[in-house]
Amino acid sequence: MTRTGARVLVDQLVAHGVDTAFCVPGESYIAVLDSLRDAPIRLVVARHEAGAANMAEAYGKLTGRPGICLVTRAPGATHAATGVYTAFQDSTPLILLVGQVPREHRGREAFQELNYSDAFGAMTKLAIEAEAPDQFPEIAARAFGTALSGRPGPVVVAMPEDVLAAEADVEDATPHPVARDVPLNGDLARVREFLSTAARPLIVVGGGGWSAQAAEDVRAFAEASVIPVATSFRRQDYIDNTSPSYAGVLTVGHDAALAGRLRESDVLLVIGSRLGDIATRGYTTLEPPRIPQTLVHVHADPKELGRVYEPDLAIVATSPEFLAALEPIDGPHRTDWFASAHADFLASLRHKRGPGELDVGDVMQHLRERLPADALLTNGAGNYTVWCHRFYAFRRYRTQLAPCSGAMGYGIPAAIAAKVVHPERTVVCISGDGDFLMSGHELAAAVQEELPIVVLVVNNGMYGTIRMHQERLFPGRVVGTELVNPDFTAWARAFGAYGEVVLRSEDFPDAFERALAERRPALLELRVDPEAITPRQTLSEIRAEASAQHLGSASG
Ligand SMILES: Cc1ncc(C[n+]2csc(CCOP(=O)(O)OP(=O)(O)O)c2C)c(N)n1
Ligand SMILES: [Mg+2]
Repeated sequence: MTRTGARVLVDQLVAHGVDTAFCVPGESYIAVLDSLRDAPIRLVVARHEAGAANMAEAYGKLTGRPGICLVTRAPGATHAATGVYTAFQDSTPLILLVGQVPREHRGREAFQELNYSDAFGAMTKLAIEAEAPDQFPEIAARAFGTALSGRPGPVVVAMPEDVLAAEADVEDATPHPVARDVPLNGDLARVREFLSTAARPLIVVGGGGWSAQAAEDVRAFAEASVIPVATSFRRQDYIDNTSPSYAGVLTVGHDAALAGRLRESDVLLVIGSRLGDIATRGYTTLEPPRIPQTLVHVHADPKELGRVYEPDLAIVATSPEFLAALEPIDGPHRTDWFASAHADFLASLRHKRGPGELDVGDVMQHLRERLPADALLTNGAGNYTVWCHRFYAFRRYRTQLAPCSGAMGYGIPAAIAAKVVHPERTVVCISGDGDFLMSGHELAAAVQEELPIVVLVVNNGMYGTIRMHQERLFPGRVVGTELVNPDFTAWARAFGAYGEVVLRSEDFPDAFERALAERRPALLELRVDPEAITPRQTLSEIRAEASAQHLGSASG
């Protein structure tokens, strides 16, 4: 039986188990839309392609299956690029299906023509274009396999318009399991050898391709072997934070005690993480290429091993497979090191109240105590995230959806995807005032899809992160960072969402209950003092400190 290329493609999505796709429609792939109409796939319509791609990225993070995003030719694709980049940096499986001009017009710079392998080559694992309708089964199998295998990541599939319309008689692909990299027994024995004699071992977890079982396995291994575990930036949910082995997160501006612990460790077992820029405070806590401690580095991509730090033992393995194979060892001689690591984490959860009537630390403390273990927290980028990451305790795998890429505008699309996947769970997005306006319009998608997410907008009237850097480097010289904001709650109401302003910490708990009780998308605008720029230092303190240094260096 013959089918159009569009139908063949959609049938492959169904065959690969796709249940949800995120899109902004375009006439360039209208035949695919038509085929989706009859498919058992929920289509979530975003208002901007960055939103659609970020939703698909969050879906990929949450489920471990490729998020599917459909966008129109060039402008749709370039809008979606931010989500693709986040999938790349965050190692998330994602497939971007993008329209393309008919084959016979290619190379003429036809209307909205773009060479996708050129444009996306540096931020995807594969960018491929269909040449004939009967290729879709093979292309889809390759796209799913590539997105999921090794270090997961994004794939772009371009769909020339005439290929979608043409007919073919072709069989559907049968999805096959993805090959996993398993550690060698000899290497596992050496890991155990290193760890059994270590006095101050530390495990650092991160990267993509994890699972709830892997999170459970690392907790069980670390507790039984008396080894503390630190998580990497925005991978805080890779171990139950209430585990006595949890030592905290190597986030932006992380605790000095944790940085000290990373430096003082004698054996470092890095699982899945690239031991990157943020975890090492710009490669200063640990200076590449050779570090004093014994480094065991486990990663699914052999190209990441030895790329920055020279490991004593390099193991190519996916994190779940590595952890499933790792047997615990005895470690009673390091009980003090172990206990003090978790004690440091518990101490770092206590915040000092900052300036202003509403303190984001108070809000996070309330959420920590109020939310069930399976609630999902999402965020984008900005200084407000420092409070989110420092003062919350994640208990279940994939309760944190946050961009390791540091892309603003991620939180709301991610919250939408989270609520699509887990309608029964509480989903809270925390956003900054700058961050919110990069994707706040996706509240329309949340209202349309009837997804009762709660959005907290931390409003300090500025692009706070950049202002902080300004005060550090050019004290007092404010430029390009002040924001005149709209009335956020009126904006929320205009979309059909609930909106309320919160001015004081003590008013937050009741406002949060009202937001939850609405059972529709809700926004709480948290007005904070712009002085409260970090949990540790105010804006004025940063400015004064920088001015003194500048004066000092001018006179000295
Ligand atoms: C897409 C994108 N554009 C710009 C930046 C640079 N940037 C990082 S944080 C930030 C300001 C965020 O402001 P806001 O959301 O209000 O949070 P605040 O820092 O004030 O808490 C900017 C502009 C970025 N990380 N991502
Ligand atoms: Mg701000």
